[in-house]
Amino acid sequence: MKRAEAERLADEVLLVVRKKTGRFFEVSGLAGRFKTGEAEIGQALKSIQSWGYRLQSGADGRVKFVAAPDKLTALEIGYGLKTAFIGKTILAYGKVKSTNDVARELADSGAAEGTIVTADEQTRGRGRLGRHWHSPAASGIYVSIILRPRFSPEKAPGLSIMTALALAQTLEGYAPGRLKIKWPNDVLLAGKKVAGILTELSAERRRIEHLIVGIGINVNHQAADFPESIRASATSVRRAIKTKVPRVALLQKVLRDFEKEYLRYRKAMLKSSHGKILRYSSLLGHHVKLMSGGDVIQGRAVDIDQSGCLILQDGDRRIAVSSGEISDVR
Ligand code: BT5
Repeated sequence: MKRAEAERLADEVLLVVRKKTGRFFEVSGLAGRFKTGEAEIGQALKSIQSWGYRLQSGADGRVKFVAAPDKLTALEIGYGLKTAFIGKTILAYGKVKSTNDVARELADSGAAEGTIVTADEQTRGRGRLGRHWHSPAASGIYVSIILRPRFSPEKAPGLSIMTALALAQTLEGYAPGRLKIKWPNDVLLAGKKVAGILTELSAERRRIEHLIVGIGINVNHQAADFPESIRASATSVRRAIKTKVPRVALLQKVLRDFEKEYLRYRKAMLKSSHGKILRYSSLLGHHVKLMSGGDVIQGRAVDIDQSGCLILQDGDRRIAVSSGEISDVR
């Protein structure tokens, strides 16, 4: 049997035994079902185990599926993923420089809306303005989502806060009552940064070619996994709730919640999510100082409007800011 054929057989055997987790299958029965020999099935079972799946074989030549590994593989992320189009195509890497860079190359060569790129580790994870996103192996989620919305480029900035809202809602299920979003692109858990978002737009003549939404979530990091420089300001889900969290299940929920919010956004931007955004927002009511396009702007944060702009009140003046760097909050 050729290697590709053997792999395909292993994939198919995995799907069959997994669907009935805990039930024993006769190896001879599997051989009959796939019209192959018992030796080939034995080989397929070995491959499946080498991918990290736990199988249990009885002395009587029977085998059952026990558990899947918590690995961010395309197979695992896609298995039981309840979305309509986000994550229908999945490219899952071990180590890359930046998933946003990989996604951009794919988008440039025509990848469909909803295609996602994930990595177990990033060596040059990127934040905004050339900053670094710390992305160690085996502990975080690093995912980039390719979007091809038909709205105009001015509507793109609100996607960051929309994504922050989706993430806050997902993480709420793990740490109820402890999530906040900090305009324009941070998610805070117990007051510390647990996730960041980097939205990158490619547009031509008033038309969006594609948009890449990059999401980094600190999931199972321990305190020592963070570099000294961010140890006090960053946290992970595990640090906050003192329990290790399966990354695959968390990513699947993220994709689902993201899709729901994105569909709303495509219809009416943040109109139907406005109330939720305000409830989660950490800045409202505070006096905020920020840098935007080289200017220093300050005022009391009073709203986030339907396009994702932060609204500051400075005396009689209301200022709408579409993006910026918060430097002080009082
Ligand atoms: C962000 O930038 O918060 C956007 C982060 C986006 C990362 C994802 S991962 C998948 C995709 N591929 C990429 O290459 N990027 C995206 P910004 O607001 O500029 O925040 C960056 C700042 O957060 C840094 O200067 C640090 O101070 C801090 N920081 C870096 N790594 C962190 C981490 N893992 N957790 C919390 N804070 C971090």
